[in-house]
Amino acid sequence: MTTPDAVTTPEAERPTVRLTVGQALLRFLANQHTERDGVERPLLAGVMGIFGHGNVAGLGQALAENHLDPEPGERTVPYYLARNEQAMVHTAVGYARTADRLQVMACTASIGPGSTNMVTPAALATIDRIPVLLLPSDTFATRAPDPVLQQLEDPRSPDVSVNDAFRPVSRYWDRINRPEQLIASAPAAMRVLTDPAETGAVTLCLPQDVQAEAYDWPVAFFRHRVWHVARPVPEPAALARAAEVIRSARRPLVVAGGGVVYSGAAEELRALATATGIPVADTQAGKGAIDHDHPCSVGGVGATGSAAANALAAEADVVIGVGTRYTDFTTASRTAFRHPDVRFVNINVAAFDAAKHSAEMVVADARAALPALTEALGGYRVPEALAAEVAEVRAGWDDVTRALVAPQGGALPAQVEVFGALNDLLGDDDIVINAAGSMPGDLQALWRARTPSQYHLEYGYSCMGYEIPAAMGAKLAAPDSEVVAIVGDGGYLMLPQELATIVAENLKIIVVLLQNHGFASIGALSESRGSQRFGTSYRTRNASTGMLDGGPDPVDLVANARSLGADVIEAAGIDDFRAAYARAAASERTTVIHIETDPQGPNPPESSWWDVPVAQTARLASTRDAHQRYVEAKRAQRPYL
Ligand SMILES: Cc1ncc(C[n+]2csc(CCOP(=O)(O)OP(=O)(O)O)c2C)c(N)n1
Ligand SMILES: [Mg+2]
Repeated sequence: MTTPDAVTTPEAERPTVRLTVGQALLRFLANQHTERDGVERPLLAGVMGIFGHGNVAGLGQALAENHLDPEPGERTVPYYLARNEQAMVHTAVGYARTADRLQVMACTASIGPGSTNMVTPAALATIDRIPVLLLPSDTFATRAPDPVLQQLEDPRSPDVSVNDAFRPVSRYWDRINRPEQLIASAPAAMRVLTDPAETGAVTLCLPQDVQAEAYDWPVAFFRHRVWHVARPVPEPAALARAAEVIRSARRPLVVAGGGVVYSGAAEELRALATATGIPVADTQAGKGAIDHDHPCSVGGVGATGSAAANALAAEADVVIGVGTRYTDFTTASRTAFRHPDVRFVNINVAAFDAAKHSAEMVVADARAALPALTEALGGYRVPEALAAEVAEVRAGWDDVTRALVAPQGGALPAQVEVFGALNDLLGDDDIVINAAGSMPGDLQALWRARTPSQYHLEYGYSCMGYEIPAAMGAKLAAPDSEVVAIVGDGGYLMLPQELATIVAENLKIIVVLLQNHGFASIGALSESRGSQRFGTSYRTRNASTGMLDGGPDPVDLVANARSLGADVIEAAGIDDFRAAYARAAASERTTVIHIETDPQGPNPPESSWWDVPVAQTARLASTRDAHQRYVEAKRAQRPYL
């Protein structure tokens, strides 16, 4: 709307305020909001950072002023001092995911290593479609003192810095070489952060001199601004085409992904299943989108899925993907769906994902599209025979999993026993977090999620070390929930140090640390690919063989966790674990429960395949055998054209 002011006030006479780029960016961010379904929230939940010469005078000074000497009415933005930049972005991802992508954290790092430490989690955020705002510092825009400490000098182009490494892993990337560039770039960054179809890592590189440089900013740049998070509705013709394909199906199957959870469409998904009887399988990000007890819920699909879902997937004639990226784990490397004429209908807010597998595309928000689809399918029910089969495979898988999580009586408990106990102990509003190792597969197969928020698996990037820092983010976003990070010893050793941050913040999380002395997951993978578990267990170097097959690695993770300020309980066996969990839950302090588990399993039975290549030529007989099996399995791979 044009105001009289806008008509009558020449641009040069409009009010301005003199601030540095750091101060201006912080003030701008503090005034951004999101709105979805009529609820408005501040977009910026907080800033995390580690200071160095790149940001101490820019964003560091701005944050100091914001905390120590705020202007009247200025919002003080929470600031968290992280211990490692990779970890702090994991925390930001954990936060944004728990906040259904409606609020974000900004992460400021110094130039050079501080910044490049954020490249890995930038990729994680982009792949997982989770918004984070990254503010790596950059070398002088003026280049006056070049080369500054930590500067990459590219002899071909002085324009290149280490921050160019963020380009391929960011959904939006800019370098602010002049203050006024921020006026267009900051809102563009907000648009990407708040767009469910585009979101991921958003990177604004801030040269260290520019961060501290003053400029006369239009006051209007800092106005209260609301970014409306859209729920795009399906185009009627696209919906009609989708409904027609589904109506023709004899054996349809829904694959529910993270998009269902982030859009808050769990109820709408259940309503579709209840009305039509279509079985619903889920992905790692989509688990809990349909509650485990729903008669149409058949569990995870794909490489680490349930036998129930995989049996139905193998014969499905129409696969309805809702909010899924169809990773290789979901499609079992394109072998899960074996019907010769299988067709796909994809509902996704991102056209990029909707188009996968030559699908009938419905580009829309899940919560907007599912009720419309249920209505368009009015009167459609799956054939009686399929409904009976769904009940049968559900019951069969329930039997398998119940037996698996029951006490096995081994010298060491299997991790599946720990997960069974944890599944009983966790409340509906509590959150379990995991990312890598042998745990995600077991959890996807076994975990009975009762709510969409309970199960938080980072399995797009499957990044070891995500678990503990992400738990901090989840706890900040859901302070009333118990947040439990399950982490393997390998994952723990990658990034334990955020325990110190969590303790310093007086936050309480529970860490379940599964000690199996190495990589159970990659050990099993190595064995199945003929590489005989080489280099996958933590042992000392053996002087006589020259290899890592000496005595047990003397690392003491109990002492390590304690040294970072956490309480630690050592549990031996499942009864002990239950007692430890009760103590940890009753405590107000961050507690690590350390438990030795059997690296050899048992693990849930496999009903699927994952494409990991095997050496085509080898002296090892184990590798040659594995290659034979690989060639055989690969025959089932399909392009889904
Ligand atoms: C950052 C990172 N590096 C390497 C990998 C490859 N990788 C996947 S699982 C795994 C071992 C994990 O060990 P641990 O956390 O002890 O879990 P376990 O396999 O014993 O269950 C490795 C090395 C990864 N996913 N992430
Ligand atoms: Mg391990």
